[in-house]
Amino acid sequence: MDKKARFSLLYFLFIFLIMYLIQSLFFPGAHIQRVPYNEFRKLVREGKVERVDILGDRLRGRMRTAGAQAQNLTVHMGEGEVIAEVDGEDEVTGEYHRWEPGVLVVHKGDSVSLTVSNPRKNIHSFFLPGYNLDTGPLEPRTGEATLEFTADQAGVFQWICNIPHDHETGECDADHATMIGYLIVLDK
Ligand SMILES: [Cu+2]
Repeated sequence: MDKKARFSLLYFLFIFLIMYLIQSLFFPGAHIQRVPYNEFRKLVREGKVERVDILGDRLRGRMRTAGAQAQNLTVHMGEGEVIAEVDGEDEVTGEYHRWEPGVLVVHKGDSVSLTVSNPRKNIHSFFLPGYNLDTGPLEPRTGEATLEFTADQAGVFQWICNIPHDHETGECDADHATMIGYLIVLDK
C-alpha cells in the first residue's frame, strides 16, 4: 500500500469514528421507526406507547420498555364446603365462596386482559376501585365479563364483590365480606 492510499484509508476510518461517537453521544439507543397512522393508533390503544409528542404535522411516540407483556388472566367465583366435626364425625355444615385465584400478579406496564366469570347460583360482581374496574352484576352460572387495562400504577390493589347480600333476590351470599382478592402490580 503506498503512502497516499494508507492516508486516505486512515482518514476515512477517522471520519467514521467521529460520526459514530456523535451518533452515540446524542442518540443513545435511539431507534426510530416510521409507521402508518392507523398502526400507530392501534399501538396507543393497546397501551404499548408510553408517551406521545405532537411535532407539527407528525406524531412521535415512545414505546414502553421491552419488559411489558400482554397478560391474559382469568378469575372466577369459586365455592367450597365447610366441614366440621359433629359428634366425632366429619359433617358438611356449610359452604363458603371465594375468588379463585385470590391473587393476581403483573408487572407495571403490562397490558392486561382479565376475564371474570361467575359459575355460582347467585349474582356476584368484580370491583377493583384502585383501577376503577367494575364488571357490574354477573348473572348466575353463565355471567362473564372481560376487563382490559394497562397496569400503569404499581402497588397492591384489593378487589371485592360489589353486590350486597340479599337472600330474597339471589344476590351474593352470606359470606359477602370475605369475597376479596388482590392485584399486585410489581414495579420494574
Ligand atoms: Cu358476591
